[in-house]
Amino acid sequence: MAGDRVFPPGFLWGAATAAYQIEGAAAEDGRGPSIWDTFATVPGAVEGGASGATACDHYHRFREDVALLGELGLGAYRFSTAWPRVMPDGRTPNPAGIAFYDRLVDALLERDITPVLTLYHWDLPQALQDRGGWLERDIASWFTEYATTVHNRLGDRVTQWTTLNEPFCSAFLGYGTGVHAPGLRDPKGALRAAHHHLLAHGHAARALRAAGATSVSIALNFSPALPNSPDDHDAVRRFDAVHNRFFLDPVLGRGYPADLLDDVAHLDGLHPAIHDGDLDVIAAPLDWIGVNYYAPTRVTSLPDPTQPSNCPLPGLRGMSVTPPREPVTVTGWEQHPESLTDLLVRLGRCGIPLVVAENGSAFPDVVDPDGRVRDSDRVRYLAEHLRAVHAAIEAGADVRGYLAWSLLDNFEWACGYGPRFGVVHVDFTSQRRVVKDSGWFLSRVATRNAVPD
Ligand code: IFM
Repeated sequence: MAGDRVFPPGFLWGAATAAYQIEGAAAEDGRGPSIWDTFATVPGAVEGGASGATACDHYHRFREDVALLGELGLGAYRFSTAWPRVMPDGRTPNPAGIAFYDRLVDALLERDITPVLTLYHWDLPQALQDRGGWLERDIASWFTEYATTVHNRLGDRVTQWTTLNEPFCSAFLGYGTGVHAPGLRDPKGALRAAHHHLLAHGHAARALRAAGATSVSIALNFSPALPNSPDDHDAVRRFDAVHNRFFLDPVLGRGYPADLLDDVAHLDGLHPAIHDGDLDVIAAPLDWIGVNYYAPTRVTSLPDPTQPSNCPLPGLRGMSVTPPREPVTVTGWEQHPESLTDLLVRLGRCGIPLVVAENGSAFPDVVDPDGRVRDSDRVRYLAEHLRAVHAAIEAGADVRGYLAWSLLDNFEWACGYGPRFGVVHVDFTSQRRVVKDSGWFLSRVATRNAVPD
């Protein structure tokens, strides 16, 4: 139609979730505790003392949720498998736990919905944390065993495999700032943990490929740095190195950026963790990169270059994160769709297909008396960001799909159940689902493969 921006044929439309954020059933069918179950018991760690023990009760309601995806006409569903459900102690397979994903995958395929499976979305088995978690180099082989176990069971039906979701958050928020599980505050450890995430990714990606997987990816969260003034170019470089290039460059086979190695040398965590051959392992061939994008980050240079920054890697020097500019979402994230276009165009130059694996926004939604959720802010965010994706494609970026975060309102980690990211509203008392206006908007876009001007 006139005024529509049409996406390439075959563009993948879908929505995303993660196991701990939606499944609940934390102690059912032999599931073991994860680091998030433990972390949620720490006083003050999670807003309102919440946990994912019940969450959206998706474990019992997955058929209803898959039916919603079908009703919305979405062709893909990105979800994660819970390592502690598949292997309660981290090493020993639990047939009853794996069987859940068997049922989920079959339910998706019955409706012609492509499963896009992420193996790790932050819910490490507590038993492995007790052995050091991501600080321990052996985690690369533990993760590979787990990846192989899941592939052995689902590889006949799942074609899209993603190893890790946002290793930046898992390593730096979990082991650096301590705002995520396991809640450690150690910059040196965070760097070591980050390297071990990448190593685990590389080994698992190779094992998946050897087992016959034909589409292997990793989902990285990117936040383009925006300078507060023209003098802030070094702050932009520093933030970009630690937030974006840290993970991207090694998986693309470029190794760690030289400037990053300099910037973090004083923390003495990264260099000692790297063994001969690691970077070759990490550079395992990939079929696409999952791009998780929400907002840019405003940065400024610090007058004293030895002053530590407030960036998510504590101890990084020479730059400071500054407040976002309006408009922001309820999580305080700046709405700046141009940054998504720029990011995709930049990543597109790497010569590897891209999928927007997460993009979304939290607003204070309410169910109106007539039963409708008029989330006009989210509709606008979605429309603007979809136009931004389209603009990147027009500019030459090879973007193959868009997976909205999230299908459902869910457990937003340390923020508990406050921020609602879903295109489907969830009443956490009754577990009633209501498709928001944004859900119907996404549905129209997906069905017509076009976003209105
Ligand atoms: O909810 C998270 C998700 O688990 C990872 N990416 C960002 C989302 C919103 O914070």
